[in-house]
Amino acid sequence: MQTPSSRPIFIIGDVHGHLKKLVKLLQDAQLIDAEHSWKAGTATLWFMGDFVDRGPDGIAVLDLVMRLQTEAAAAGGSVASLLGNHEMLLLAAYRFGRRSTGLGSNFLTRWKQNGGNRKDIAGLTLRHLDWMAHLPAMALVDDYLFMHADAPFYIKCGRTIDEVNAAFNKLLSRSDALAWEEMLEDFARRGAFINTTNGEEFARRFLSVFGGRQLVHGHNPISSMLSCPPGKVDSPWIYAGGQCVNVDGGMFLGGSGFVHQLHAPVGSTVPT
Ligand SMILES: [Mn+2]
Repeated sequence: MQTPSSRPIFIIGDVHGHLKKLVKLLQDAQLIDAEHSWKAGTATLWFMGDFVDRGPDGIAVLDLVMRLQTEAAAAGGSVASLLGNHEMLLLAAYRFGRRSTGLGSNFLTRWKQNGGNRKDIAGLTLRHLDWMAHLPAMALVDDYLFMHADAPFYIKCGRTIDEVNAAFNKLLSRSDALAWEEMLEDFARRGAFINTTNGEEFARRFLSVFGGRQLVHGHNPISSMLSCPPGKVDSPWIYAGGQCVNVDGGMFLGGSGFVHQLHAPVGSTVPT
């Protein structure tokens, strides 16, 4: 378990190419200034992945986040992100193109069917590709377990966060099309911790295997989970007996998104 830091930690869910919404969120939270430069000093900002697809400006979102990462590091702060399944879909479309997935489709078609934006693939550079391919799948930040998807497959990839990240890294560094396709299929699943009969137990298992007292994820718009209008979602949804925090504000569905700030874990309580 890492030592909890006293520095603020901000979290933003799935952006999906909505640059204007992201800029507004970052400005309202005092993380960037009018020129879109980092102004949050030593603060930490984490993204849950899914920067691209489904929206208009995926590459511009990547460019902003990558620049803020450099600026934050220079100021003693940090900007980091998980790998989302849409980064992987875009990487697969770029790498394999029309090559068969081995399961009756091809990677370009699969990406388009999942909201792929031609402008994004046309604007990709080696810098973007390299950056995305090295994003971690999981992270333990203070006492919080971060993962993009509320999907069960992470536990098949390894029994520690390092093992899971190494498994992703290995897959992303190779051109085993069928392995990519299987991972994309697994990644697309959602709702692992919402199930009324075993959701809480499954969340407890994840936290006991990988560590952390609360699991933070995106991938599954809160409005979809709760069947409510996306425009009404302006805060995280805590569920599974307080063990899970969904931070996906459904920006591509019309939600404004939100910034979730983690509180110091020491001494605070989680409902069980
Ligand atoms: Mn996703």
